Amino acid sequence: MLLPFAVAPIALIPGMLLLPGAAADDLLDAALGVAALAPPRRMMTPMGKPMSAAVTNCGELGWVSDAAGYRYAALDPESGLPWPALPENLADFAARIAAEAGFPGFAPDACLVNFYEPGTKMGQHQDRDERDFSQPIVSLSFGTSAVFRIGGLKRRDPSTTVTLHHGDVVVFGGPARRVHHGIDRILPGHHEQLGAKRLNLTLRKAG
Ligand code: MD6
Ligand code: FE
Repeated sequence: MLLPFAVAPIALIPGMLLLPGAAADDLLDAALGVAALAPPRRMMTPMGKPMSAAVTNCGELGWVSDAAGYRYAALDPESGLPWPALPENLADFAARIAAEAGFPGFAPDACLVNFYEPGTKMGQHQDRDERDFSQPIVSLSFGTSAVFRIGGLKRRDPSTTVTLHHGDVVVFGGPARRVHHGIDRILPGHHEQLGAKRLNLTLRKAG
């Protein structure tokens, strides 16, 4: 596995670091193992529409959405079983990257796994269902590239975009922890394991 910061980190905005290509393929393999145990599915938004991306989770807590709202839950609502365990290589990698980025002691207990098919997106949102916003989020992208939109703390603040590629890692913390962000679109491409899909993992301390 590549060492964290083997490539120079890029500050996208204060508190948001991009580490190009920092995530090696053993982390993708771990994510695919999770998806084999708890298949990705399109959850319903509280507004009653299916989400564009298909999602699954691993770790003690999983992010879920349904008519009752967004929250973290210990059980997969589809199977009634606990989410698959958070693979050790993912937890260790996220903790190491977070420490390098200035967040020592990051101990993720939740990992949201998003699958994007061509034509899907993720609307602008804030991640605010976690308990402690002093804890960062570590995001890993695999497969086809995506246009990631980064806004500000207010919904109408100006935004910029950056393209995230296979292996890219983004750390979201401090002043960036609650900025609006989303995925505008998935770019055409092919990956030997993922085909035309993109996979994004976000490791969090939710509880
Ligand atoms: C994605 N990412 O890249 C969506 N959230 O597919 C996120 O929504 C996200 O990358 C919080 C922190 C980092 C992220
Ligand atoms: Fe998010």
